[in-house]
Amino acid sequence: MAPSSFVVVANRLPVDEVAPGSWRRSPGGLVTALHPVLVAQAGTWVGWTGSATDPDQEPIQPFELEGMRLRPVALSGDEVERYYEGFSNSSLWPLYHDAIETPIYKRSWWESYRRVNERFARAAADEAAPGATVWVQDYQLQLVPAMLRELRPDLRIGFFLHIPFPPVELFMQLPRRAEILRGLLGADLVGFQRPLAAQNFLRLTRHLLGLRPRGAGVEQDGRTVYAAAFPISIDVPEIEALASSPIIRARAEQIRKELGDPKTVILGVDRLDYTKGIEQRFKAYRELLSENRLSVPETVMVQVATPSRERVEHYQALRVKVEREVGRINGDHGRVGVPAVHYLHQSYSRSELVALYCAADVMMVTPLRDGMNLVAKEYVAARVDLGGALVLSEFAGAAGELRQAYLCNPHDLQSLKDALTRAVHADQTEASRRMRAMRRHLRTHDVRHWASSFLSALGVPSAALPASED
Ligand code: ADQ
Repeated sequence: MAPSSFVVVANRLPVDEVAPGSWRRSPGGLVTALHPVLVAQAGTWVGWTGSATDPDQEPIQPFELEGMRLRPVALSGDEVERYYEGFSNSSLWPLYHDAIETPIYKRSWWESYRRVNERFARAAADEAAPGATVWVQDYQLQLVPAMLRELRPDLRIGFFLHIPFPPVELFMQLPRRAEILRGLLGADLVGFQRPLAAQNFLRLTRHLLGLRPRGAGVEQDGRTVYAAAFPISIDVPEIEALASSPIIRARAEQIRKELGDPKTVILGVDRLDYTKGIEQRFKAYRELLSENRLSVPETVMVQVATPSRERVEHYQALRVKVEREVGRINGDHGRVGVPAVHYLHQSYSRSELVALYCAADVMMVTPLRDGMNLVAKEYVAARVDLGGALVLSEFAGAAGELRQAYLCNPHDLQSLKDALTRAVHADQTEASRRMRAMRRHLRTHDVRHWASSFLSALGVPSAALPASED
């Protein structure tokens, strides 16, 4: 197989194994945006399949799917535990999200993180043609840019961080902090969700390594590394098409009937993660019910909480807390056959999610800290009818763009309650005006726009970029 002129490196391959040896493309914006680029450039995606490999198991060979070449990287059970659940999800994830949960550090996790990053870098180096562009994704692979540059100085290397980048004072807690920062500095362009994150990164290069950032760049080893914001988005046409289909519209109506035809449906959709502010949201709802400012059955809340990282301790503890709070609300405010909260710890198809978005009068997206939050954007894209109201945390990256949402500070219960009340009682004309403005923004800022802005800043010729709508 000829080497590729475009290589994506991400923790996960964009596929799910539906039967042994049989793969299906997984849903998601990243693959939607990059698929056309990969097909046009005979590109390769390097990533993990999602399941641990036994030591005596034959490695899975690279294979083709829908015109993309996929190069699996094998992880042992021990590496899944240390590199993925350990350093990535128990050290980096909480630290980068304002240390909402206390990060845990173990030296053996770091060793595994370094080893696995090296494996990804070698795989990418194998796949890349001379002078190719390589785009590395996210916090699990922060050492890859420098490792790859060492192996292949001829490449153009981009890196995008999907989660927040913390302020200097927090980052300084991280053991092996200088190695992580040097890892990122191996890229030509480091992309973030928000301008503040790019500033945090540049400031850190001065503080930790004594470099001299200037404007959006910093010079290191005779090269300039650029840092800038590229807010990620969603496949807007896909969500709009689903939301306009008669089947989904009928399903949305049916959902409302099944909920007992309440006046107000409040919806939350999140991975069950402590960054998402699910507990705070429930608390605000419970207090409003206790104060009779909301009541059941006129109001009902639906919370979809996708199972996530279930072997990580922080997540097990969160599940217990959230489920206890659901029990408490239903115990205090529910009636036989009429719960105050419907709690669904399940995954859903895209179409069922869009039907839920269409059925909801108020969508609550209240993370304590979030890189972007795609659910907020999906809700807005789904409201082709200009109905509904979005309550959005100021601490979600999306708040930088969706300014017409009912913004709130989820760390302040009063602010959450006020925003929820305003959204529930919003005047229809006013709510539609807000929705229209947010939809206008999204239409020109979808995920293709995100991918092409990043890649053109990295120097990829425009003919090779995904077509965006603007
Ligand atoms: P996440 O933390 O996973 O992403 P988010 O941006 O909200 O969070 O994306 C979640 C995705 O999963 C959405 O597309 C949503 O539709 C889907 N989803 C949620 N619940 C589901 C369910 N029950 N069934 C099926 N699908 C479900 C990380 C960062 C974010 C950043 C993204 C992209 O934490 O801040 O926006 O990456 O960069």
